[in-house]
Amino acid sequence: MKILEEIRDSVYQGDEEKALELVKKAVAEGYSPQDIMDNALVKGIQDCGAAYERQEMWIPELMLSTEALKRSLAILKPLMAGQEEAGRNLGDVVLATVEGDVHDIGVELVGVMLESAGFKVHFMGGNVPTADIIETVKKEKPALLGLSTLLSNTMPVIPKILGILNTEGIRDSVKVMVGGAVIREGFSERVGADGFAPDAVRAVPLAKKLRGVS
Ligand code: B1M
Repeated sequence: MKILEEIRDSVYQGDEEKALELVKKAVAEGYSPQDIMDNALVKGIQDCGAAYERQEMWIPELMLSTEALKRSLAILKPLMAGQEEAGRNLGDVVLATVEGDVHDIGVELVGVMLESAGFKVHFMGGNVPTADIIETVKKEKPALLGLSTLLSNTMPVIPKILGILNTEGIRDSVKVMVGGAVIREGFSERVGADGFAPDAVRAVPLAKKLRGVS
């Protein structure tokens, strides 16, 4: 089996030790972090999603796979950060998955991509209380706020956050981008966000556009 396939399978199996060993090996063999991320780690967790939908995998197994992916990503992150645009800060970005939603893999990947393009990322993780997001925007004064959700029932938290930013008089100081499996372009427009990206790769041109840089 090709090494990327083996990594994909180790994430699917939730075999953290094997995933870490293989990711290190793939890096040593010259595979790019992007390749490993897109074509092994993400594919592995997507396989889990499909198995979960077929009811062949359950939450405890999903959590093992998540851990295997996240620890593997930690190996790749330092290899990617600032890779493309070393020495440039295109702007500070606060990233979070909204309150009530623990899914944070996708938004972490967005963070890795933005960092690698030259943004400074403040990653708040998943299930972040709305009050903490507002507090962080006030404290860090980021150019961009990125909000993610994968759950239908937490989508309304996004317009709620936008409403609070408005009430607090800070909406105009920050561009808000949104994403996550349940979000579509129309949603972003409807709730008055500044943009939507369907995946981590396309989050980079969106963030640059919102910053007015190329
Ligand atoms: Co859950 N889960 N989960 N889950 N989970 C989904 C999302 C689900 C689609 C599975 C299903 O039922 N088919 C479903 C949501 C259905 C819905 O509401 N429409 C679901 C559910 C229901 C749940 C629970 C409620 C299950 C339960 O307890 N009964 C529960 C939720 C608990 C809670 O949050 N309160 C739950 C829990 C979990 C785990 C903890 C086990 C684990 C999450 C671990 C973690 O993240 N720390 C988990 C997982 C792993 C999944 C699936 C299998 C995979 C999600 C993932 O990481 N995908 C998922 C099934 C699926 O997606 N098919 C599922 C890979 C990731 C790279 O993709 O996150 O979409 P994604 O991110 C992409 C883009 O969306 C985009 O870029 C990323 C990379 O390209 N993107 C952005 C994301 N954020 C962005 C932000 C941006 C821009 C782009 O700008 C700011």
